[in-house]
Amino acid sequence: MQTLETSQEQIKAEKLWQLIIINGRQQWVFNENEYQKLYSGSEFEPNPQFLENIRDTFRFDKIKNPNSADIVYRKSKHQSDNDPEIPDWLKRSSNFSSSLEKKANSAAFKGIRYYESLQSEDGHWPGDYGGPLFLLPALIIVSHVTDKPFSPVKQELMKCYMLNHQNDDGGWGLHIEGTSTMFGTVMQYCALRILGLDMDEDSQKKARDWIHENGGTTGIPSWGKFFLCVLGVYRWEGCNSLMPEMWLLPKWLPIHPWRYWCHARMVYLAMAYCYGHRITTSTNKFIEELRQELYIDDYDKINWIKDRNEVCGKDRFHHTSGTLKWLLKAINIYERFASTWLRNNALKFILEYVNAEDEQTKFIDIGPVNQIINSLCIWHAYGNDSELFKAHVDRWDDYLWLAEDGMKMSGYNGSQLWDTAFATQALLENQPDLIDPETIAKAYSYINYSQIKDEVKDRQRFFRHQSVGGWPFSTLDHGWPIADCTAEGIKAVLKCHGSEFIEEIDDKLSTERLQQAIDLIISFQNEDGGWATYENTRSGPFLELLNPSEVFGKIMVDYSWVECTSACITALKEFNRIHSYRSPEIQSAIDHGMTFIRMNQNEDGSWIGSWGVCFTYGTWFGIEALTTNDETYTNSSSIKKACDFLISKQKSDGGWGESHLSCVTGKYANHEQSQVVNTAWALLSLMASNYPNKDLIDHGIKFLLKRQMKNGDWPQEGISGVFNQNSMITYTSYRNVFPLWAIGRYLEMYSNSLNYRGSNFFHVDETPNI
Ligand code: LAN
Repeated sequence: MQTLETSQEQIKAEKLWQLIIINGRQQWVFNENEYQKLYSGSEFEPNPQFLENIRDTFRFDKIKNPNSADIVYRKSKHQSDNDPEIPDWLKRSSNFSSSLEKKANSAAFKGIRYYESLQSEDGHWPGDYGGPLFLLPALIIVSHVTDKPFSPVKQELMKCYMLNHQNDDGGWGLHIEGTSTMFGTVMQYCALRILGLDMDEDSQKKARDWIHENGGTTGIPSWGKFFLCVLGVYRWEGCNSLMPEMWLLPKWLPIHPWRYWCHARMVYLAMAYCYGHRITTSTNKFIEELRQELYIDDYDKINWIKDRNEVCGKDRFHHTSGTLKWLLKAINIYERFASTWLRNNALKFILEYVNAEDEQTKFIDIGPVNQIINSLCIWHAYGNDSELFKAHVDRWDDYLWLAEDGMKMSGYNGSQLWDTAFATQALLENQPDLIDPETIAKAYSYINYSQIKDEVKDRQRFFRHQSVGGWPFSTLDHGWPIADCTAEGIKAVLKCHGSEFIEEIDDKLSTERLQQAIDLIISFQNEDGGWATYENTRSGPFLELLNPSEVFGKIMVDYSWVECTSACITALKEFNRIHSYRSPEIQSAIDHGMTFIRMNQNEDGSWIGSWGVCFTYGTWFGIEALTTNDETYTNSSSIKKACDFLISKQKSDGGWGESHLSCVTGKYANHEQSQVVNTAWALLSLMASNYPNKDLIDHGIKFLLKRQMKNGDWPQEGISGVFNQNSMITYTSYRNVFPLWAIGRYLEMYSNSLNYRGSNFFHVDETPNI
């Protein structure tokens, strides 16, 4: 039971951390001054009692819900758990006739006040972007190998995180909601041992049992094999060749890596450098011990070559194709005879490419995996004391996030721009008198600041698409533009320009910069009419035959996606409504995009989502795209089918609840409980379609109101983001932004008896027979 002392400790421990924010950059910093007042010592030489307190404070019950609620950050900004005072002017407001509308308006007021309190000074909304469990151990392994350990206080918090997410069976999943896998388990096992846990600790014993019962560490998937080689507890000959020479192949070849999806490209680039140099730590007693603990057989007797392709059944998601198996055999033979001259040239080019990526992203790199591996390459190439390596280490904190379950590694350096663009649009669909003008001014300023103004150096040499005019997912420093982030950026800006709040804003985005964004979006469109993530689709699905990752699907190609396509269509449409720039081309891009949307609708009316959970998310995007064409439930068979699909999934409490397993299996999987985020997506879709049966919408809205907490927040429920079909990722902001958006749309539509596009709304009894 939690004692009073513990909860006071909790407050103290949480106060010791401060989130420092500069232009979107987020770093949790230990407050030494505060610490000195309470204990003696420092982050690097902490008082043992303090470490004990950390363990008590960051105890987290994953059985209840493995998704933490971002309490550390949220409590630092919003202390009260109680109802805010509803002001008299709001109570007197006569805009709303029904009692549900009145309640919804108070909920919007509370929800907006609460969410506004979480905004940071620079205008964005910081939040937890954790979820995957393979990232933190990889960083800990690299920090160990490069001899750059984290401070003891951070190490303690990282231990808490990993221990909090251990499954009952002793293992760890690929992500916080996942069942145990060899990848998750071996990675955490090694990381916890590096951080000082003894092999006889309970957690370690249980984990070892899991590993041994499931065939031993030889079955860890290839990305795990890679990190274990670096740590010196697996042999490089147990890995398939990563063939650095691949980077010297002629560019026209259909399998040249420039055609890979940029995340796969940048990860395999850095991996090839480490493989080419066979980077590994020197053996010592600790490494010898680990080698004995991890395997069923004696380490020195393992047949490494045989185990190259061994993968534990619990990890396998993507089946290695016959083509890849054949190709790997060939390149493994090549490896024995590789020319030193060619190898050196390839490694030289790879290092230049790694340097270029570091420079272009200010050492943040495109994602967490290549940030970690690039750090290792740079350490190997230039040494521990080099400025380049220090610049890498300096960015490690940008990827670390502190929540009530401990210190975790984020899936990106944050989701700053994405969350701000959505929040701005959601707020502006609410009644203006509920919003503090400062909130919009600050959000606008963050969006304005984060648009990319300069082209990256050596763009073509390093296979980069144009950047100018685009918006990244996180920060300007990161700087990789993304099609749908650019689209959401444009929509947020246009919505601000069309609102009364623009009066308060001095520094406005010029028409020229909006045009640059539009140019970029047009350049991103694929031949199939759709839009991918960061680049045009550069190859066909056949390249997936070469996907070596075993645990991730659709990793090789940047395909067109319904989400990205819908976001681009709706942004182009909105721009075209207001501006005349490139109007005919924009219209034809929209028409072509619509074809993609229609072609990808499933028989049952849904669209599958690839970046959110899952059919509810995809269907929201599919519907939003079609409604820009003035299609509604009554005049469009696609929309009717899509709404009917959604309605068939509404639960008896009025809400919608979809499990992340939909993403893994490709089939709709029910969550046992309705989820506020799914409910909001479904409601937004139905309202955008002018769905005629208002009772069902009322029922959904009632569910959202019921789930709202006293202070205006909503509870953190199941995980709502996904990537590469099999790994889940947290979007903390979604539990606030989407319910607020849905409630705002509801009040706007029904209190004014207007339909979503502003014309008269049908009442149920007037609906034509459908
Ligand atoms: C993201 C985050 C943002 C996301 C959206 C913009 C929301 C989406 O609409 C398009 C895809 C994109 C850009 C996306 C792709 C995959 C990412 C980059 C991530 C989910 C964040 C982390 C993930 C990355 C691949 C994680 C590292 C793992 C590897 C397998 C390399």
